Amino acid sequence: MKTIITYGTFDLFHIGHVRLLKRLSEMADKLVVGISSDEFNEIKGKSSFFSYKERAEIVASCKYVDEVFSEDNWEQKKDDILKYEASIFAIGDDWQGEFDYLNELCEVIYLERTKDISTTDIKKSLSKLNKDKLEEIESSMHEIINVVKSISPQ
Ligand code: C2G
Repeated sequence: MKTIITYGTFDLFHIGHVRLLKRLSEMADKLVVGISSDEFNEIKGKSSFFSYKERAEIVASCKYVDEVFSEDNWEQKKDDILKYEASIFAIGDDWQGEFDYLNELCEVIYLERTKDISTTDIKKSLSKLNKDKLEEIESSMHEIINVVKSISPQ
């Protein structure tokens, strides 16, 4: 039984995450995923939209994933690799070289990220949508006020 292990925040679960997990699942018999806890997200400088519990449930529901666990710190990877008897650690190449120290325990692989999508971009698009919508509502309100003013008796 060959196990592969990876880690991430996996907020606003999107196609980039799905494609990575799919590729990882094709490299081994079992895929275990460390989901960054809310507290560890703060250490990573990330604030996620969904809580750890929700993100863990979403990733666990993905057909490519066999098990999820909490990622609480930078130092736990070696213990996790031993605990899950992982023969491969893999992660997106935005981390290229960062986890080479794990190769004393298992194979370390960096996979190309899916282009043109990220949780950050999704958040930016949503907040822009919000802003545009608010401006649209505001200008409609001004039009209504002007119409009311024009028909109300002086
Ligand atoms: N990913 C990807 N393509 C994207 C976006 C993300 O392949 N367009 C990959 C990342 O490279 C990572 C995984 O999906 O392998 C999860 O991405 P994040 O949730 O951003 O994870 P990150 O914050 O990088 O956490 O200890 C390791 C960290 O916890 C990794």
